[in-house]
Amino acid sequence: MKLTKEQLKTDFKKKLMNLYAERVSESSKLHQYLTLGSLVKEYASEKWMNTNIQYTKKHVKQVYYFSMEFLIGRLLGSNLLNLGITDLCSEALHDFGIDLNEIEEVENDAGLGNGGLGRLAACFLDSMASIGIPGHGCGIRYDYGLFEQKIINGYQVEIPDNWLKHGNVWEVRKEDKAAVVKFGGKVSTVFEDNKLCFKHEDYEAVLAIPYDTPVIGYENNTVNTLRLWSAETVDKDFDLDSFSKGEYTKAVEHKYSVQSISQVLYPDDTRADGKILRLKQQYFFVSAGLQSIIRRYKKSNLPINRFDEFIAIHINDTHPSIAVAELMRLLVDEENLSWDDAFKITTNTFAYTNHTIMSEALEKWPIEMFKKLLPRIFMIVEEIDRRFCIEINEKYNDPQKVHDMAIISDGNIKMAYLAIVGSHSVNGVAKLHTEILKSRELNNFYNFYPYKFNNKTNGITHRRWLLKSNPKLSSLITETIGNKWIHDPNKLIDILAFSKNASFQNKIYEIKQSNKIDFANHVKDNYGIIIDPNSIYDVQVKRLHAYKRQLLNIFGILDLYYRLKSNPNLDIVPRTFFFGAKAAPGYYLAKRTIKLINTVADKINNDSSINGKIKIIFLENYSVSLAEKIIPCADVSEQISTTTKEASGTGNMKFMMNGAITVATLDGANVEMSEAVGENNIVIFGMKKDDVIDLEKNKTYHSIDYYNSDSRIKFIIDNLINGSLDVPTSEFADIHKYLIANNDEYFVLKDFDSYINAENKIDGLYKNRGKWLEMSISNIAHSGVFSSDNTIEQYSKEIWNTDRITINMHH
Ligand code: 26Q
Repeated sequence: MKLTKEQLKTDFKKKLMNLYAERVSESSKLHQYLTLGSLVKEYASEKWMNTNIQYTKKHVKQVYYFSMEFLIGRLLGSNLLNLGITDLCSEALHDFGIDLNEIEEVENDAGLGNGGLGRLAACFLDSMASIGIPGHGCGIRYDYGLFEQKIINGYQVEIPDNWLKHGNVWEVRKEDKAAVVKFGGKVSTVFEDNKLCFKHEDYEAVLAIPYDTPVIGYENNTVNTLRLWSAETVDKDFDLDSFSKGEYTKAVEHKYSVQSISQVLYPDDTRADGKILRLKQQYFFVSAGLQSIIRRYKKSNLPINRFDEFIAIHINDTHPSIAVAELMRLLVDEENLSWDDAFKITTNTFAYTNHTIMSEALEKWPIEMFKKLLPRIFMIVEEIDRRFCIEINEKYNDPQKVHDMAIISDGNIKMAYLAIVGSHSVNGVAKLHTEILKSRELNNFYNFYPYKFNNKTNGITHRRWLLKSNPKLSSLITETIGNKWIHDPNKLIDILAFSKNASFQNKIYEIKQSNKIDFANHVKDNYGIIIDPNSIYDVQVKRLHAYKRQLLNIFGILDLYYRLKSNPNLDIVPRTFFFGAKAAPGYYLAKRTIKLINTVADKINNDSSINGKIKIIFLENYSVSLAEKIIPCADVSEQISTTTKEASGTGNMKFMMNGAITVATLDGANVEMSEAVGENNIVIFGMKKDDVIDLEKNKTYHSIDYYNSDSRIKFIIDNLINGSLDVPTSEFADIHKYLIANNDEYFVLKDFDSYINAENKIDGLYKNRGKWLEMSISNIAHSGVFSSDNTIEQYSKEIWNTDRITINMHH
């Protein structure tokens, strides 16, 4: 039955009455949002049920994407879009005098991720559902997502992200599908039924409750599932043992210790600091997820030894890699398979993606901690390692090799090695990244298992990042080349034919201006700062990290500022620089960098002598929903990481798709973007991969040489600590020390000159409007290949071996 506007209005009024006993005229925006959300979920539920029935009936191979993070953002807008009822809904609400956009703003972001890795998982879910891959997410239902950032006096302050405070209209709690996860205790071996069995006793049992969220495909009747697990005590509120002894404090403490497992997302995305709670989180969702997959599989009456023909499990970085050992436990201990059969099934089932080469981020767990928390899992890891070491020794007969490649060595368990040994596929996230993994970080493993390694360049969903976030541009594209690009994003290339067309260029210009004006109003309302929509909007939004080099950006701005001070007539296009970045709460240098950006912003924004030619806006609390606002209005995208350090980047692709010109190092996926759009349509600067590798190897970089030989650098660096930024001289002393005394790990000073030239080049290009718009159109046209629909198609063909299936609706 096709939904009509009148039906929707009737449903809305009825739902509002049933939920809140209110009429539209007296209801708050919050109630209107909650009402519409529940209604939309209802509209999806028949498709959801139907999808599950057809997956089961047809015995299709299913994919489970295991991830500690899903950075989903808001769902109302994208669910309406994918159900194809945005306009209908907007018109229905309009009849009630309600603006749909305002209702969408009420929804809290589901910020259950740190950044790139978590957002990638969310884009992949959208693409799997939209191209008809039976693929589901599995993760943790954190009570609190990534902290909310406030800037107070220029400093970052973290506030808990209580995203569930008004409830969550999208999820369904499924108590009847709970699983029990066991921690601690001891394992003994007993001989039973002619076989060695492992008895796990005195463990602590934690109840894992799944909450399911529908993942709605784009106009294709497919609705997959994101299953997130929440931790509860088995005996609801108290530890009954302690309770019956009258030890009430202990009885309650137990409850909190269990609930703390799914309480909060770890806000650090670089340092694997080996906290036991994090290991608990990992095992918790992995064990619950695997148990529920096996339970479902067994209902199909297929034999357990064909598990790998019907199930593929993807592990998003090493965080869920303990799944390798847990599946072995379930197959050997619970399903009574032989070790060899179980190991074959396990490796055929798993595939692993590496997202970083930064050594600080490589996960390892101290043996003692691991063994105590997960005694049986530890035994299994030991056995996997023992057998693997025999193989290495057989091949190389070299104890050093065995030591270097062992899963367990130097008192630690190396999770990446466990993931590689336990999977049939290992991939990096951009060509350059995969090459570096093969030739350096994982070279030993590449030599041993060359057939496991492959590249899958990241992608982004063009539905959220173009169709939904930039409706004006989307309409223009559809008017110009038709709507095929929505189902097949590669068709965006058809607008290339219009890149030199003056009337099309003009429309592109008007749309960008209109988006820029909208955002200028947002800035005025939220920051009280007036910005000029005719200035170049130059944007760097991403996590704050030394390797991403926000410092290089701010030094470039300072240099421009000092040039303007000495020559107020300098002929530049006015620029507004935007930053958005959260620092991990314990990352000292990152937090100082935030203070520096805000300090420079205060100084420059309030200096009337430069006639408002530069403005700097630090956008508080950068998040998915804020990204959707800022990206469509960017003229310039800053992708300036030290070459070799950014595995891929995905923000880079979002800006490209919205027509920004990229200033970039040849790092991560910038390399492929540059190949796609052509080097005349992107501004590349800085050290190349081999320059970085050589300097790191030979230790021949001395940042002080750049300080001494470049007066611009000297001036900027000196001004950090001489009071000229109107803060105490100690404020940025540690940044100074990091760059000079500690030798500038990420080559900010070395790339400075090249970066300034790149920024000057942008100024020149922007002055030629026709040329600029031609470049911009060319970027949009070539961005289709970076849709995650393409990426997911490659995963499905080359790693998962899953078919696309069409869901039919029966009535
Ligand atoms: C590990 C152990 C303990 C605590 C935290 C962590 C942890 C958490 C998150 C380590 C790393 C992360 C996230 C990494 C990440 O987001 N990497 C990014 O992944 C993107 C998607 O592939 C790439 O585009 C980025 O280049 C990469 O930086």
